[in-house]
Amino acid sequence: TVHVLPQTPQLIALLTIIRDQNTQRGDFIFYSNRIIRLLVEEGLNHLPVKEHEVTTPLGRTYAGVRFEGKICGVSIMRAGESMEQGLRDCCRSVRIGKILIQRDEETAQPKLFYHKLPNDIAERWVLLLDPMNATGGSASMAVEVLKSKGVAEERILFLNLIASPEGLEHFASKFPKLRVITAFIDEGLDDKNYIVPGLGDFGDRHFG
Ligand code: HSX
Ligand code: HSX
Repeated sequence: TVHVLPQTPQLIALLTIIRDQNTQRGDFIFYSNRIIRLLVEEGLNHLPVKEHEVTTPLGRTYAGVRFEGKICGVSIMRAGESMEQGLRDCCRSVRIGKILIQRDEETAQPKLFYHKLPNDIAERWVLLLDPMNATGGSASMAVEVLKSKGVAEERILFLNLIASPEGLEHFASKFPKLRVITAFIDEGLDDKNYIVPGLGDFGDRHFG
Protein backbone atom coordinates (compact mmCIF):
# COMPACT_ATOMS: atom_id res chain seq x y z
CA THR A 1 0.00 0.00 0.00
CA VAL A 2 1.13 3.52 -0.78
CA HIS A 3 0.87 6.43 1.65
CA VAL A 4 1.59 9.85 0.21
CA LEU A 5 2.48 12.61 2.68
CA PRO A 6 -0.20 15.31 3.01
CA GLN A 7 0.44 17.73 0.14
CA THR A 8 0.68 20.81 2.33
CA PRO A 9 1.96 24.14 0.97
CA GLN A 10 4.99 23.67 3.24
CA LEU A 11 5.87 20.29 1.73
CA ILE A 12 5.38 21.55 -1.82
CA ALA A 13 7.62 24.54 -1.02
CA LEU A 14 10.35 22.17 0.21
CA LEU A 15 10.00 20.00 -2.88
CA THR A 16 10.15 23.09 -5.10
CA ILE A 17 13.51 24.05 -3.60
CA ILE A 18 15.09 20.63 -4.08
CA ARG A 19 13.73 20.23 -7.64
CA ASP A 20 15.20 23.60 -8.71
CA GLN A 21 18.34 23.02 -10.79
CA ASN A 22 19.82 26.21 -9.29
CA THR A 23 19.68 24.92 -5.71
CA GLN A 24 23.21 24.37 -4.42
CA ARG A 25 24.33 21.39 -2.35
CA GLY A 26 24.06 23.00 1.11
CA ASP A 27 20.45 24.01 0.55
CA PHE A 28 19.68 20.73 -1.19
CA ILE A 29 20.85 18.79 1.88
CA PHE A 30 19.14 21.09 4.38
CA TYR A 31 15.74 21.11 2.67
CA SER A 32 15.74 17.46 1.65
CA ASN A 33 16.50 16.64 5.31
CA ARG A 34 13.33 18.44 6.30
CA ILE A 35 11.30 16.23 3.96
CA ILE A 36 13.13 13.14 5.19
CA ARG A 37 12.18 13.99 8.77
CA LEU A 38 8.53 14.12 7.73
CA LEU A 39 8.85 10.75 5.98
CA VAL A 40 10.47 9.16 9.02
CA GLU A 41 7.79 10.51 11.38
CA GLU A 42 5.08 9.27 9.04
CA GLY A 43 6.80 5.88 8.81
CA LEU A 44 6.92 5.64 12.60
CA ASN A 45 3.18 6.35 12.65
CA HIS A 46 2.65 2.98 11.00
CA LEU A 47 4.28 1.00 13.80
CA PRO A 48 2.16 -0.51 16.57
CA VAL A 49 2.15 1.11 20.03
CA LYS A 50 1.08 -0.18 23.45
CA GLU A 51 -0.85 1.63 26.13
CA HIS A 52 1.45 3.39 28.59
CA GLU A 53 0.47 5.49 31.58
CA VAL A 54 2.64 8.27 33.04
CA THR A 55 2.29 10.73 35.90
CA THR A 56 2.63 14.40 35.01
CA PRO A 57 4.36 16.99 37.27
CA LEU A 58 0.87 17.91 38.50
CA GLY A 59 0.46 14.46 39.96
CA ARG A 60 -2.17 13.50 37.43
CA THR A 61 -2.04 10.38 35.32
CA TYR A 62 -2.02 10.46 31.59
CA ALA A 63 -3.07 7.39 29.66
CA GLY A 64 -0.76 7.45 26.67
CA VAL A 65 1.07 5.01 24.44
CA ARG A 66 4.60 4.01 23.63
CA PHE A 67 6.42 2.13 20.92
CA GLU A 68 8.15 -0.97 22.25
CA GLY A 69 9.38 -2.64 19.08
CA LYS A 70 12.84 -2.61 17.57
CA ILE A 71 13.61 -0.89 14.32
CA CYS A 72 16.41 -0.87 11.82
CA GLY A 73 17.14 1.52 8.98
CA VAL A 74 18.43 -0.01 5.76
CA SER A 75 19.85 2.33 3.18
CA ILE A 76 20.28 1.54 -0.48
CA MET A 77 23.70 2.99 -1.30
CA ARG A 78 24.61 5.52 -2.34
CA ALA A 79 21.60 7.84 -2.47
CA GLY A 80 19.79 6.14 0.43
CA GLU A 81 22.65 7.02 2.78
CA SER A 82 21.55 10.63 2.52
CA MET A 83 18.45 9.64 4.53
CA GLU A 84 20.35 8.11 7.45
CA GLN A 85 20.82 11.36 9.36
CA GLY A 86 17.12 12.17 9.16
CA LEU A 87 16.38 8.76 10.63
CA ARG A 88 18.95 9.25 13.39
CA ASP A 89 17.46 12.66 14.18
CA CYS A 90 14.28 10.81 15.17
CA CYS A 91 15.71 7.52 16.48
CA ARG A 92 19.04 8.29 18.15
CA SER A 93 20.76 4.92 18.40
CA VAL A 94 19.01 3.19 15.54
CA ARG A 95 20.85 0.36 13.82
CA ILE A 96 21.54 0.88 10.16
CA GLY A 97 22.12 -1.79 7.55
CA LYS A 98 23.47 -1.16 4.07
CA ILE A 99 22.69 -2.62 0.70
CA LEU A 100 24.76 -1.53 -2.28
CA ILE A 101 22.80 -1.78 -5.50
CA GLN A 102 23.80 0.05 -8.62
CA ARG A 103 21.50 0.62 -11.54
CA ASP A 104 23.06 0.07 -14.95
CA GLU A 105 22.22 3.32 -16.72
CA GLU A 106 22.16 1.62 -20.14
CA THR A 107 19.68 -1.08 -19.29
CA ALA A 108 18.15 0.33 -16.05
CA GLN A 109 18.76 -3.12 -14.53
CA PRO A 110 19.88 -3.12 -10.89
CA LYS A 111 22.92 -5.07 -9.76
CA LEU A 112 23.58 -6.16 -6.18
CA PHE A 113 27.16 -5.62 -4.97
CA TYR A 114 27.11 -5.83 -1.19
CA HIS A 115 24.94 -5.99 1.87
CA LYS A 116 25.56 -5.80 5.61
CA LEU A 117 22.59 -6.09 7.94
CA PRO A 118 22.19 -6.61 11.71
CA ASN A 119 21.82 -10.34 12.40
CA ASP A 120 18.54 -9.91 14.29
CA ILE A 121 16.97 -8.00 11.41
CA ALA A 122 14.09 -10.49 11.07
CA GLU A 123 12.81 -9.35 14.51
CA ARG A 124 12.89 -5.68 13.58
CA TRP A 125 10.72 -3.21 11.77
CA VAL A 126 12.72 -2.16 8.75
CA LEU A 127 12.70 1.36 7.37
CA LEU A 128 14.10 0.96 3.87
CA LEU A 129 15.67 4.19 2.64
CA ASP A 130 16.03 5.33 -0.97
CA PRO A 131 15.02 8.83 -2.06
CA MET A 132 14.03 7.88 -5.63
CA ASN A 133 11.81 5.05 -6.83
CA ALA A 134 12.02 5.10 -10.65
CA THR A 135 11.37 1.69 -12.24
CA GLY A 136 11.27 0.14 -8.77
CA GLY A 137 13.99 -2.31 -9.77
CA SER A 138 16.62 -1.28 -7.20
CA ALA A 139 14.25 -1.15 -4.26
CA SER A 140 12.62 -4.47 -5.09
CA MET A 141 16.03 -6.10 -5.27
CA ALA A 142 16.70 -4.68 -1.79
CA VAL A 143 13.39 -6.09 -0.56
CA GLU A 144 14.38 -9.52 -1.92
CA VAL A 145 17.61 -9.30 0.09
CA LEU A 146 15.61 -8.44 3.24
CA LYS A 147 13.15 -11.27 2.62
CA SER A 148 16.04 -13.70 2.19
CA LYS A 149 17.12 -12.68 5.73
CA GLY A 150 13.69 -13.56 7.09
CA VAL A 151 12.14 -10.08 7.17
CA ALA A 152 8.40 -10.30 6.52
CA GLU A 153 7.02 -7.97 3.86
CA GLU A 154 4.58 -6.41 6.33
CA ARG A 155 7.49 -5.35 8.54
CA ILE A 156 9.09 -3.28 5.80
CA LEU A 157 8.32 0.41 5.30
CA PHE A 158 9.91 1.86 2.19
CA LEU A 159 10.54 5.59 2.67
CA ASN A 160 11.13 7.60 -0.45
CA LEU A 161 10.94 11.22 -1.58
CA ILE A 162 9.82 10.91 -5.17
CA ALA A 163 8.19 7.90 -6.79
CA SER A 164 7.04 7.25 -10.33
CA PRO A 165 3.65 5.62 -10.95
CA GLU A 166 5.52 2.80 -12.74
CA GLY A 167 7.76 2.19 -9.74
CA LEU A 168 4.82 2.12 -7.36
CA GLU A 169 2.85 -0.31 -9.56
CA HIS A 170 5.87 -2.58 -9.78
CA PHE A 171 6.05 -2.59 -5.99
CA ALA A 172 2.34 -3.04 -5.36
CA SER A 173 2.13 -6.07 -7.63
CA LYS A 174 5.29 -7.72 -6.30
CA PHE A 175 4.93 -6.90 -2.60
CA PRO A 176 1.27 -6.26 -1.81
CA LYS A 177 1.80 -6.23 1.97
CA LEU A 178 4.71 -3.82 1.97
CA ARG A 179 4.03 -0.19 2.84
CA VAL A 180 5.52 2.58 0.74
CA ILE A 181 5.65 6.09 2.19
CA THR A 182 6.46 8.74 -0.35
CA ALA A 183 6.43 12.53 -0.36
CA PHE A 184 5.37 12.88 -3.96
CA ILE A 185 4.27 10.85 -7.00
CA ASP A 186 5.72 12.32 -10.18
CA GLU A 187 4.42 12.16 -13.78
CA GLY A 188 6.50 9.23 -14.94
CA LEU A 189 9.77 8.16 -16.50
CA ASP A 190 11.66 9.51 -19.49
CA ASP A 191 13.28 7.32 -22.16
CA LYS A 192 16.30 6.80 -19.88
CA ASN A 193 14.08 5.75 -16.97
CA TYR A 194 14.74 8.95 -15.05
CA ILE A 195 11.84 10.29 -13.01
CA VAL A 196 10.26 13.42 -14.56
CA PRO A 197 9.93 16.22 -13.66
CA GLY A 198 12.06 14.76 -10.84
CA LEU A 199 15.13 16.45 -9.41
CA GLY A 200 18.00 14.82 -11.30
CA ASP A 201 20.31 12.29 -9.63
CA PHE A 202 19.70 12.58 -5.89
CA GLY A 203 23.04 10.98 -4.98
CA ASP A 204 24.95 13.42 -7.18
CA ARG A 205 23.10 16.43 -5.82
CA HIS A 206 23.55 15.37 -2.20
CA PHE A 207 27.08 13.95 -2.28
CA GLY A 208 28.63 15.58 -5.34
C1 HSX B 1 18.79 5.98 -8.17
O1 HSX B 1 18.42 4.86 -8.97
C2 HSX B 1 17.99 5.86 -6.89
O2 HSX B 1 18.61 6.35 -5.77
C3 HSX B 1 17.65 4.39 -6.81
O3 HSX B 1 18.61 3.64 -6.10
C4 HSX B 1 17.58 3.97 -8.25
C5 HSX B 1 16.15 4.10 -8.68
O4 HSX B 1 16.00 3.54 -9.90
P1 HSX B 1 15.07 2.28 -10.15
O5 HSX B 1 15.87 1.07 -9.79
O6 HSX B 1 13.84 2.46 -9.32
O7 HSX B 1 14.80 2.37 -11.61
O8 HSX B 1 20.14 6.04 -7.98
C1 HSX C 1 22.37 5.45 -10.30
O1 HSX C 1 22.51 4.42 -9.34
C2 HSX C 1 23.68 5.47 -11.01
O2 HSX C 1 23.84 4.36 -11.82
C3 HSX C 1 24.61 5.39 -9.85
O3 HSX C 1 25.85 4.88 -10.20
C4 HSX C 1 23.87 4.46 -8.91
C5 HSX C 1 23.91 4.96 -7.52
O4 HSX C 1 23.49 6.26 -7.62
P1 HSX C 1 23.11 7.11 -6.37
O5 HSX C 1 22.48 6.11 -5.45
O6 HSX C 1 24.41 7.66 -5.90
O7 HSX C 1 22.18 8.14 -6.90
O8 HSX C 1 21.26 5.25 -11.10
